[in-house]
Amino acid sequence: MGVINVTPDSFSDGGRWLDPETAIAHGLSLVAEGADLIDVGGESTRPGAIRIDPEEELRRVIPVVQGLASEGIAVSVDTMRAEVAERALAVGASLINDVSGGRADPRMMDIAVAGGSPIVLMHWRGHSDGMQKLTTYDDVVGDVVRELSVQIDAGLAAGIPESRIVVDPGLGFSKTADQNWVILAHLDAFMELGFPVLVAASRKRFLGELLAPAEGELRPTNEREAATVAVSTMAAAAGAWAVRVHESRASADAVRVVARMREAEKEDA
Ligand code: PMM
Repeated sequence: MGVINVTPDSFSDGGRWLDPETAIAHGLSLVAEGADLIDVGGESTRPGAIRIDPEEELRRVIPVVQGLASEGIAVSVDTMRAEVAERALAVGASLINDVSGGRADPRMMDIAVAGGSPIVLMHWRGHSDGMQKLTTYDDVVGDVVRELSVQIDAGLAAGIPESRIVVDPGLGFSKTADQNWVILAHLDAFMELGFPVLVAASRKRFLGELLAPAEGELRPTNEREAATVAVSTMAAAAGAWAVRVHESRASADAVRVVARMREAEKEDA
């Protein structure tokens, strides 16, 4: 899954794809470099981010979703708003990626049912302006799995078929760097939920902290690619359905390597 943030302020690619033509061209190049799906978002969710108006989100997202879908590309819409998801599905999006897992907008689950689209339900405890205060867990893996199960049950109760749910542990959302690593080390617990799992580590701050050149500094976002690919490889090996990344070539290559190794294991058996 290749990422396009049509925002002025996303931590990694903010401001680069605000013009729809540029964003669409970037989406095409992510596909040319191996992405199977493009995730288009108009609202930054970086820690501390303030929400934007729905009209502004629609203005950013819809032309890009429409442009890419009209080129035959599979598009997901990264939104917490039912209205934005509904309009994006109407212009050709084929997947809803809701980082709030249906918790931010009470209509989201109904839109997924009505639109007949799959939906990514990500583990989420609250909006970005306060989420880094919500990092208390007894046992981060067990608690995140349990809270995600509540979100899954809400989706199923609303009528979303089991076959249309994807889950995501939500790296960096109400999680410290250490907690992200514990989750990555226990992806099997998320696989056991029985749904496809999406892993989105690309360029995130915890990678910048790991690779920090000195105490109190961070490795810059555009120098976190190799670490991103390492996570993509391990996520694929753990059985993830997809990895969400800003640069597609190296991660797409990595997941293909893992897939080929899996085939070879069967050939050998
Ligand atoms: N992270 C971001 C945005 N959207 N969607 C899903 N499903 N999972 C994530 O972890 C996730 C997401 C924030 O990162 P970005 O600014 O690079 O888009």
